[in-house]
Amino acid sequence: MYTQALDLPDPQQAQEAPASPADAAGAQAQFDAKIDAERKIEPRDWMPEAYRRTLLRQISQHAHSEIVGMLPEGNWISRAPSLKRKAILLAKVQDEGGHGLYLYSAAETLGTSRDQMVEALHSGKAKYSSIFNYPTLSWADVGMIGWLVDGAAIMNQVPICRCSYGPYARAMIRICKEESFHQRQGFESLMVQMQGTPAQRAMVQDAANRWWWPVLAMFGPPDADSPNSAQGMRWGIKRISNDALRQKFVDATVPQAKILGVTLPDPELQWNEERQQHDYGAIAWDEFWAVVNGNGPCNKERLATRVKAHEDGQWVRDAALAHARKQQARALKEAA
Ligand code: FAQ
Repeated sequence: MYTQALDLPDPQQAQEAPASPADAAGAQAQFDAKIDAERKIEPRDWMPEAYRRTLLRQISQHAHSEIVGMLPEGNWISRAPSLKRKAILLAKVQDEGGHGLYLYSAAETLGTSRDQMVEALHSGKAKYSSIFNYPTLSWADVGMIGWLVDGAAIMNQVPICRCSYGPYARAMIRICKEESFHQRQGFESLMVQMQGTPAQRAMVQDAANRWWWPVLAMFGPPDADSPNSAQGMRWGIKRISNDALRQKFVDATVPQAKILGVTLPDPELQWNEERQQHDYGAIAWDEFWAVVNGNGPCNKERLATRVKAHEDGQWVRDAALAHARKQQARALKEAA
C-alpha cells in the first residue's frame, strides 16, 4: 500500500468548519499564509472549498489519464517485436496503472471515494487527457508515446512535485522518476528503428507526423483561454503556465528530433534568436476541443474498453471483499 501519508481524513480529527465569520476569516488567513510561505497543505488542514474542488478535479483527471493512458500502448503488448521490448512495454504500462492508483489515493484524501471518481469517468462526466484518444497504428507509435507523450508529461509534472497540496506533490515525485525511464525507453526504441530499414524510418516519421500536434495541444489551452490557470497559480497548484510549458517542451524536443533524424511536421518551426526560443505554427484548437468533448478518433472505444475491464473485474472485487469480511469475522471470533 502506498504509505506517504495518503490516508483519508479521519472525521473525528478533521478540522471543524469555522464556527463564525471571524473564525472563517482567521482560517482563510492561516491558509493564505501557508501558501505564501510555501508550506504544504495536508488533508486534515482547513482549506477553502474551491481549493479542495480544484485539486480534486485536477488530480482525478490526472488519475483517469494514467489509467486510460494504459490502453493505446497496451494494445501492442501482444505484438511487441522482441522479448526485450515486450518486457519493457509491460513494465511501462504497469507503471502507468500504478500512477493512476497513487493519484486516486491522493484524490481520496480530499473526501471523494475512488468508486465515485471511477463512476464519473465511466459515465463520461470526468475528463482525461486528450492525447489518449489517438490511435496507435504502428509499433513506432509506442516509441513515439514514450518519447513525446511521456516527455510532455514530465515537463508538465516536474513542477507539480512542488504543488502546495502535500499528497499530490509527494505522489508526483515518484511518478516523475518513472516517467523519465518511460521517455528514455521510447527515445531509445525510436533510435533503433531509425537505424533500420527505409521502411522503418518512414514508419517513425509517419508516427511523428501524427503525434506532434496532439502532443503540443496536450499542455492545455493557451493561457488566455485557460479559465483555471490564474487561481491555480495563486494556490501553488500550478507553477508554470500551459504556454510556458509548451514552449519549454518544444525547445527541449527540437534537438532530440535532430539526433533521431526525424522531421517535426511544422514548416514554421524555427529558432528565434531574439526570444532565444523556437517559434512554432498554430495549433488546431478546434480539434483539441472536439477531442476533449468526446469526439476524438478513439474516445468511444477507450471508454467502452475501460467500462468492460471494470465490469469484467467485478468478481475480483467481490472475492477480495468476501475474503476481508471472512478475516474480520475470524479476528473478532479470536478476540472474543
Ligand atoms: N485533455 O484551465 P485549463 C500522462 C481541460 S498523464 C483534456 O488550462 P488546468 C502520463 C481542463 O481540464 C497526462 N482536457 O485547466 C502517461 C479544463 O477543463 P475543466 C495528464 C484538458 O487544469 C504518459 C479545461 O480544459 N496529465 O501523460 C486538457 O488549469 C504515457 C481548461 O483548461 C495531467 O493531468 C487535455 N490535454 O490545466 C500515461 C497533469 N488540457 O476541468 C500513459 C496534471 C486542459 O475546467 C502513457 N494536470 N484540459 O472542465 C494539469 O497539469 C492541468 O490540469 C492541465 C490543464 C495542464 C492538464
